[in-house]
Amino acid sequence: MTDTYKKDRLTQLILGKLQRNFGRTADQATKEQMFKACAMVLRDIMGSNSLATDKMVQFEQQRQVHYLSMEFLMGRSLEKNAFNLGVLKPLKEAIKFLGFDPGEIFETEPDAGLGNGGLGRLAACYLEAMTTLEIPATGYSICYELGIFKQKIVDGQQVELADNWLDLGDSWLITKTDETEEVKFGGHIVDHWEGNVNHPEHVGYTSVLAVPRDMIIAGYDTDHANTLRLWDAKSPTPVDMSLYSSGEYLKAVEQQAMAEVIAKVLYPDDNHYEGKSLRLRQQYFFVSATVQSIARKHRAQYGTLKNFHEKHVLQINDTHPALVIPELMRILLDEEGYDWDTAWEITKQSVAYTNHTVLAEALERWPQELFETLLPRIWDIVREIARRYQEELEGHFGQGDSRVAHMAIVWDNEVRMANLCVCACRAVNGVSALHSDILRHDVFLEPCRLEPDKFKNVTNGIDHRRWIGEANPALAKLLHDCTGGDDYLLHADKLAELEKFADDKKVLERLGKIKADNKKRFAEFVKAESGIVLNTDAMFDVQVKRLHEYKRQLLNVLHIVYLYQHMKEDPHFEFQPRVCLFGAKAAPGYAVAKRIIRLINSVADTVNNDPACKDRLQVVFLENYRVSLAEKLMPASELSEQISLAGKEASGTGNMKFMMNGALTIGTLDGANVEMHEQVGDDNIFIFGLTARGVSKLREKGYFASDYYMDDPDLKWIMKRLNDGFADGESYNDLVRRLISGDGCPADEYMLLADFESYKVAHQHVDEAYRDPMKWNRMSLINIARSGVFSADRSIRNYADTIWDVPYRA
Ligand code: 26W
Repeated sequence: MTDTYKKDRLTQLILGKLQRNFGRTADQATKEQMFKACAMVLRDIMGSNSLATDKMVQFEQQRQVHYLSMEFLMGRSLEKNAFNLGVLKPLKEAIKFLGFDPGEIFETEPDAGLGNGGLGRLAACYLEAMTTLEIPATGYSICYELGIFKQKIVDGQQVELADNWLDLGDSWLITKTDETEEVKFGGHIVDHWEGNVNHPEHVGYTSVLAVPRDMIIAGYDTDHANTLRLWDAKSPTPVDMSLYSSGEYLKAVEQQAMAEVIAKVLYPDDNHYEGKSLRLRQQYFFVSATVQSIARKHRAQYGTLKNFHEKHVLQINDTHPALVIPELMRILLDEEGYDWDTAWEITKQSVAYTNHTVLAEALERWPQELFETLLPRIWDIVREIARRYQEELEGHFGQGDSRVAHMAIVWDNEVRMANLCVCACRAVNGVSALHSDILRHDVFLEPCRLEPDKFKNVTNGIDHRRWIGEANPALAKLLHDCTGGDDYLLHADKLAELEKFADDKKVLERLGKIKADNKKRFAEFVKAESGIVLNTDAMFDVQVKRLHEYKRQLLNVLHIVYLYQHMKEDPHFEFQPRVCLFGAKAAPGYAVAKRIIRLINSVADTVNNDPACKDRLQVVFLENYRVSLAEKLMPASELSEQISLAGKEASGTGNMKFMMNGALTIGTLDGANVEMHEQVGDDNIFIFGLTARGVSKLREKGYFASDYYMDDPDLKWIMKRLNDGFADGESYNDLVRRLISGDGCPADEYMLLADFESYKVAHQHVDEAYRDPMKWNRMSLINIARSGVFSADRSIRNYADTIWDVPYRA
């Protein structure tokens, strides 16, 4: 690849694109046109790889993976694709030669923000890894016109702006109108009996067309290419001007709007379910189009769907795409005419489910009435699946047993999507060892007793080529030098080679210098964006992730207020100068989360303007945290805050990005932190707080937040300060009440006060370590060297071996 596309060739190709598409020469072109021209050139290269891959997969009749997800948080693609295709260097040279700054061209690209947080970014990392491992795989989602909102901070508060990413972002998409599918909503079912066999007919429905907009995914060091298929929603009835006066015109316009609203916007709720009709329509829309499209291609190749399960596995990313189960059944029953048992066997062997959260408020439970009205045939099928399952459970546990009620798919006029998945899927997996244990021993205890082999663990992983190779070139160079080349990019376990240099002063110094340079670069970026000048001599202490009470950004704030108070009181109070960085979007309807953002900004305002804090303490809320910002921030971070209440964070993946970039973790034994701790040992991580078991025990015993408050003068002080407010005069007594008295719900649901003391002590240990740069750098090096298991390649190999049963590149 690298040899075919040298600077001169790329230059010619880019010039050709500029001329043919925009009628411009290089010196007439805008940055946007330059970006688009580059994207088109790479798209052409990937396009021919993609055609060749498809042909091969078909010829060899390989088994394919279909990854269904409501979210793919892809971020930017130009630099990433160039990196994976091995043409990053010549592309930069070509851009420079044409009179542009490559960095500026990369910055022109909008993030494809088709996701909220962890679940969506994981899907993106996995697509890359599946491609690099040469697994025939396709991702499916919705081509949202508006991705995750852009966050502005106005007077300390979050304001949401629309994210119109498609203007430039569509450079990567190929619209395949000829592969359009029809999706049917509403209407009703008329049964036609032929002896014992029913031929249900769907009548009076409304159609929506699903049009594929394909994004090609490049793998690293391979010609294999996969596809992310994003379905766009279109109305089948064109608006006919001749109907204008008849009243039909408005109807047609209305119908068009109804259809197209499906792909309008990504729901910005993370870990919080709301039974919205439009969301259910989105789910069925993309799932139905997906299964129809897979089935159509399968039929064309094999002439039957009897061997469907041998050739396909459908991975469902949380319960959001769970309607694939009844939709596949519908096709097998109604379109192929198979009997129930045949259809059920094929379906069961084809689908697998990953759970990503144990939070009760995230569980999808659709109101039966909505479900029935919107999807009458799917409802019939789900009801029959539920009836048979319940019969089986009653046979096992006895009628009226509470376990039957607990596991039922349809209950209390609700359709429970997680139970549907557990019943129908060939495998159910959690995303870290701890999380999978909680699924086995708590959330899915009963079904796990019935079918223990079904329940598996696949610990999450990240695309280390993006998060080190592309995001942190200086570290990549060090790794190249210390591990004997770039092999680690394909085999992340080679990172372990770095550990040989754990006591090599030169290497440790170089690592320190890399971090210092990355901090400076990040500070320059922040200054240019916001005017804020970061103190690059201080420790960069970072918490970036969606804002949620269980993630406990508030615990971090309480500790900052504690440091601030002590510093003011006692000029000799010793602690390492810190820049506390936050980045977090709050779901627009999540009032408490928005209050916490405001609090962070109030504290920041006070601290940053207090001369007593100069060069010692700085607090910064980074606006609009997103993939492209994370790529700049991770390499510059020194302390990674992973402080969720144990048992609540399914895995976390930010934690892994920090670790690979040499940040040290202060964290609870939650999610994948547990496995990070196992890798690096007590000496190379700062663990604090209750364990998951400790949390359960404390809850059983009865948790009284006010006891902690009464016993701790520091906590009293901090709460008083929150009550009184900061420089802007805003009181946060609402948050204080939530912690101490409950304010209508259990006080301090996420046990911040119980963990405060040990968090404080852990921070003191952080300070001690940071005081000795060589010690710190050594710890950092060990973290990097032992982070290889958190590569998405390892995760995908686990999926391939234990769930999908597909081969991959050695
Ligand atoms: C129905 C509303 C809704 C929306 C999104 C419910 C649940 C979700 C996601 C499952 C939430 C999510 O992103 N979970 C995160 O998944 C990551 C990838 O596995 C994990 O690393 C995080 O710990 C988990 O919070």
